[in-house]
Amino acid sequence: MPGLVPSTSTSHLFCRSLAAARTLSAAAGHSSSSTSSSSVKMARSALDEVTDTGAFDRTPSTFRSFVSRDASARFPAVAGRYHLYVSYACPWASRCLAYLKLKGLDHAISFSSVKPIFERTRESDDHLGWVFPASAGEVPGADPDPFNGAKSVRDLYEIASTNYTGKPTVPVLWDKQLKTVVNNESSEIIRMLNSEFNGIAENPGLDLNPAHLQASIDEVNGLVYDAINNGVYKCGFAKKQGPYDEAVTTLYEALDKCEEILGKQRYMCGNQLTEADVRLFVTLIRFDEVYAVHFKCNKKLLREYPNLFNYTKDMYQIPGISSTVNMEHIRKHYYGSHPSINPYGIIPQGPNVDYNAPHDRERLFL
Ligand SMILES: N[C@@H](CCC(=O)N[C@@H](CS)C(=O)NCC(=O)O)C(=O)O
Repeated sequence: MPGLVPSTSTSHLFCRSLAAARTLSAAAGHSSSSTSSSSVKMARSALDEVTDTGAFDRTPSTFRSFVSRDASARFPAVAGRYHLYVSYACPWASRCLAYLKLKGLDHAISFSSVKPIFERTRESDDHLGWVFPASAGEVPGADPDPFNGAKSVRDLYEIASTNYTGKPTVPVLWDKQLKTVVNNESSEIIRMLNSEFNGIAENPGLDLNPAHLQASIDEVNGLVYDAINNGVYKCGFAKKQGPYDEAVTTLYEALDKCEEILGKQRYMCGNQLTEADVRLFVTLIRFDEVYAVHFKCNKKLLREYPNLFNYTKDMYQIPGISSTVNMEHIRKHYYGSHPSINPYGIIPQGPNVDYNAPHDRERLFL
């Protein structure tokens, strides 16, 4: 891979630290690929997505095709044809998983999770990323690649596109028939799952994006994506005080706003569950367990916001949702995969919040 120093070291923690340090130094300017102004900048990992000002700047997703209910489409909504590769740790992948459960699509679209902690994806370079376990049972909740024999998510992208040099991210909506990535942008995958698979969904009547709430959903998504979903990453990956301070301020202004909204209604767009709630939930459920410590989002804990905290419990207790939350993977991933933030990979013991505890939201907003 251009710009990264080949290494023969194994993937234990110390080597991961060295590898990340090398990736960081490449991102900081010792790599021809990362500094060339004539070439398109393609991030290999989140650590490459930090600008010269020290702020985190996410790269857009690459595969943007759509599955359609139209049987003659290139990617028709057919049962058994697609597989969703996720990491239980990843909030973006988890929102897709939540849709599989809510729409009753988990029998028509298979899914599997990678291992929680980034590892070397090649012997020949030091890229760190998502890998599959060698066998079932190696890591509870993670499965070997059932269709392509891939060792890593990077392998999958290279099957789909031989010259793919971007960041190999999850989620991946995979077409088993054409052996390619249909789409790797979760905001688009969830829209497809909501509307295109109703012919094979067990819960086709559930519309998480109804026309009459569209404007409100888009408005909430606008606030939540930038300030909260991506905002926590901006806090965590900032490499200078200024961008961190700015991201934290924006994050807590948005959380305060959500707290206020949720004091008046059960969900973010009224008293009906919508896409906006699924998108907010995946960040809130990780907040106190990970983001508060690992990403330095500790100005206030989720547990100190009565409405947001009870709302998170309310969402968690929707049938099917708790199965999409694997706190073991979440904690292992964040604390173990970013050695530049947590060099020794130590996982804090707390706080083990009980999201199954009672809340009063159903009765409050009858
Ligand atoms: N825009 C993408 C973002 C997905 C994304 O950033 N996924 C992260 C995990 S939470 C990932 O796979 N990162 C790989 C890496 O950093 O190497 C989406 O929403 O689907």
